[in-house]
Amino acid sequence: MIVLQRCIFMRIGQQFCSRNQETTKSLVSGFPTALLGGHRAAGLRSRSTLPNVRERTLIAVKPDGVQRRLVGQIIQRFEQRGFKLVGLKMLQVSEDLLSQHYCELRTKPFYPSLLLYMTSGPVVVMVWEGYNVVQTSRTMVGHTNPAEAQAGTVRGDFSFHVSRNVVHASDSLEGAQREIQLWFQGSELLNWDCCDQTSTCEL
Ligand code: IDP
Ligand code: MG
Repeated sequence: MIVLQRCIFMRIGQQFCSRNQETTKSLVSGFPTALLGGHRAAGLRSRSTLPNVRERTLIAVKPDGVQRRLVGQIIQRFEQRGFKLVGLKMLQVSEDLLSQHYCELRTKPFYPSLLLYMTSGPVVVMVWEGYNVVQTSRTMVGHTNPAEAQAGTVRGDFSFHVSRNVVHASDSLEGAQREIQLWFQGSELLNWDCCDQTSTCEL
C-alpha cells in the first residue's frame, strides 16, 4: 500500500513539474480519496488550486474610442496590470457579426442605434490572457453606463454617456469563449512565453 501511494505521488509530482494542470486534476480525481490520505491530500488540494493563468477575455475599443485616439491608453492599462496580449486586430465590423455578438440585446429599444454606433467606424479588438482576466477586465472597464462608472475605470475616465462607452469587455467565462471564437480564427491567437511570467504570478 505504501509503495502504491509513493508511486501515485511521484506521478502527480511529475505532472505538477510539467505544469499540466488538466492532466493533474484528472489524475488526482481518478484516485479514491482514501488512497490519497491525511496531510498529503491536504497539500495536494492547495497545489491543485494553481491559478488559471491561461484564462482569456475579449476586449474591444469601440468606434468612438478609436476616433478619439484612445487605443494606446486602453492597451496600456491591460499591459501594466500584467495581462498578456495574445490577439489584436482592427476591423470594420459587419452587421452580421454584431448581431451575433449582441444576440441577447436584439429586443432592446436601443439595439438599432447600437448597431449604427458599432458600425460607424473601425474597432480594435483584442484577446487578453491572465489570472481572473474576465472579472478583472470588467472591473477595469467599469459600469456599462459611464455616468455610474467609477473614476479610474476606462469608462469612468473617458466617457459620460451609455451610448458612447468606448470599450467592450466579455462579462463571463462562457461569454468570453463564445466572443473570442466569434471574432478570431484560432490561427490569429498566439501562445507566447512572457519573460516576466514569474513576476506577475506564482506558477
Ligand atoms: P456591457 O457592454 O457593459 O456588457 P450590455 O448590457 O451588454 O453592457 O450592453 C452592450 C452595449 O449596449 C453597451 O456597452 C452599450 O454600448 C449599449 N447599451 C446598453 N444599454 C444601453 C442604453 O440604455 N442605451 C444605449 N446603449 C446602450
Ligand atoms: Mg455585455
